[in-house]
Amino acid sequence: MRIAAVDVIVTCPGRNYVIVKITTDDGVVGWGDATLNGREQSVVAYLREHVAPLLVGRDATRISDIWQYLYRGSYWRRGSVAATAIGGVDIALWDIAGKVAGLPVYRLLGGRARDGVTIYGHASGTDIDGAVADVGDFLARGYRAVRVQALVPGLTSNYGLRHGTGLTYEPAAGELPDEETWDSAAYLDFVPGLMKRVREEHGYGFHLLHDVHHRLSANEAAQLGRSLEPYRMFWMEDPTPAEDQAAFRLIRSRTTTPIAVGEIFSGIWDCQLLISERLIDYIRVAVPHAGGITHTRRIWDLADLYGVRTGSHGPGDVSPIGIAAALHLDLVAPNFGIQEYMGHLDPAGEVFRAGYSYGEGMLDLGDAPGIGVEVDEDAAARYPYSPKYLPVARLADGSMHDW
Ligand code: GCO
Ligand code: MG
Repeated sequence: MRIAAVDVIVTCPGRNYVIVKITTDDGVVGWGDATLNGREQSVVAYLREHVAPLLVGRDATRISDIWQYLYRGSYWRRGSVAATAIGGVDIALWDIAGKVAGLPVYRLLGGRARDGVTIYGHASGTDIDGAVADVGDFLARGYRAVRVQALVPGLTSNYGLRHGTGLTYEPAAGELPDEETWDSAAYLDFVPGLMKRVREEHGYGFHLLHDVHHRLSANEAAQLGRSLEPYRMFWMEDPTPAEDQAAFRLIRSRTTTPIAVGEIFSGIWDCQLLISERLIDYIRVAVPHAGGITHTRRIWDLADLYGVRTGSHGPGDVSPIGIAAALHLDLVAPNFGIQEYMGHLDPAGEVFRAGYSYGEGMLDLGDAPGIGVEVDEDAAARYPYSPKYLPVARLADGSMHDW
């Protein structure tokens, strides 16, 4: 079974998605997700110019070899653009493998290790009362794990605030990045009070999560972790920029609040020290951004050796194909922890026919062969690419900060 064509579709049903379509010589079609928020067209060019021409004529069943061929074969290895391009191809090839076998991918990976995948939802508010009420809404819908973010007093906007009534939080907007102002001291003063109120109102019978979004120094992150210890967090996410893996030694040595990291990682080497020194509790790479199913599985296996659990990145900028790819791994992994899920904006449902379903705080996949998400190409064509950027953050004096 040879690869006959590799096509790339860019579509914007509410937000931009990059879809990889691989067709075999006997007509089987596999779908992959290669969306990289705000840098979509760089992955498109990488795929169209440097990947598609190399794949036509290759054996579509040699998924592992194709991964190595694209990774080692580029010489210029690493980086999010290349990893996402390879990830999109890898997911599409697993989709083909499942369709040919007539089995869902999780059956090819070893079969179910659990009945369903526990997810966390995203509560938020423009003040503490609003955020506390929103947590209550998620719990009423059956969620057993909720992330909570709120507007820091004195700031006009910050990461993680949902707008409108849906579940989805969508920060990418506009032809130029929005500029937000950030203040770490105000944030550190505010967050413990937020978590205190959430626990006072809703108790300790659910998992409580929070995303710091790379904004603190290692010492500030240690302070935050300590101040949150009474509220028994499930995790604090991305407490400090993770390029400096060794910085987590400092955080780890000073707080018992669990730590989750990984959404901007592109491979196993980005988390080697974090995992092997047990500096984190959860590794939360995004399957499409970390080289697809083939490579994410290696990261998770490494993590399992060191007692680190998984927590797949699942924002709206991972398409339903990427979410489903994560769910296949989630169902199988011995060290599964939790799955992020925030749904997708309308009208993404017209483009992606996803086979996973929600029930009581969990997602589950059906028996559809392959990844289990089909793409309506006519619908995709109705929503052409439209440039959208993530915001940037500056301090009060105008200095750039991490967003
Ligand atoms: C999360 C993330 C996202 C990112 C987004 C950027 O934990 O879900 O931090 O919301 O900001 O994926 O594209
Ligand atoms: Mg995050």
